[in-house]
Amino acid sequence: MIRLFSGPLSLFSRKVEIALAEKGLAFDREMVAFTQERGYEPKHPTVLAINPKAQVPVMIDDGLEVHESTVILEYLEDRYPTPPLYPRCAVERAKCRLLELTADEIMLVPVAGIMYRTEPPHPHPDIQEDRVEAGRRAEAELLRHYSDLNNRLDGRDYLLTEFTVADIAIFMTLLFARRLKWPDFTDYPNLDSWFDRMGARPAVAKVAAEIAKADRQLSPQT
Ligand SMILES: N[C@@H](CCC(=O)N[C@@H](CS)C(=O)NCC(=O)O)C(=O)O
Repeated sequence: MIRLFSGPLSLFSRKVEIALAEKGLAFDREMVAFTQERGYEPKHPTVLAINPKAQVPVMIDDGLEVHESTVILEYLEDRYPTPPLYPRCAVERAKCRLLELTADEIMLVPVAGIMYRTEPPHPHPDIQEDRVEAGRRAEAELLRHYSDLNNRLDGRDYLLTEFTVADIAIFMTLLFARRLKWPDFTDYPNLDSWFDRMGARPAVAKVAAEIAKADRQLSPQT
């Protein structure tokens, strides 16, 4: 059975959980410890042993130890191709990978800029005020991404022709923006309905519900 080391509030691990469920693959999940105060410290020994970056997700399948959500998703596609989560055509496949990268590395930057909202307030008021100000700039940047995504979704149900890893990755990043008191989607109707459509998929709904529950336990500020 596939083993997955995940985290209750780990956006990257949850991408993998959604992909596994969408592919109908059973997995044995171990949640590593996490608190808002200490993050992932102390690190789980298996995660430390397998991932030189000491991060989740870490997956073990049939003796293969693999980390990095993108590498894991690509492995799952190669090893378990049905149902596909990447487009067949090379051009669309490249677009899918670029959208995933946009979610994980570009949009994540402004999302990280509002993460202070689930952490305890900084004891020094000036530093807390700096965080709030940086959070406002991050929101403005996020709105530019909302606008791009809203345009891309004009007249289509998914970011590409079919449901793909691009939808999973962008959904997860936006879900994190939402739990961090995001700017809402009022002015972005295509994005709004796409977000609801993604959230209605059983694999996605389960993860979103678990994150909401974990937040109630771990993030009193949300
Ligand atoms: N690029 C990595 C990012 C993984 C990542 O940032 N994991 C976080 C949890 S979401 C983590 O384990 N952080 C602990 C740390 O960096 O010490 C991926 O896609 O898997």
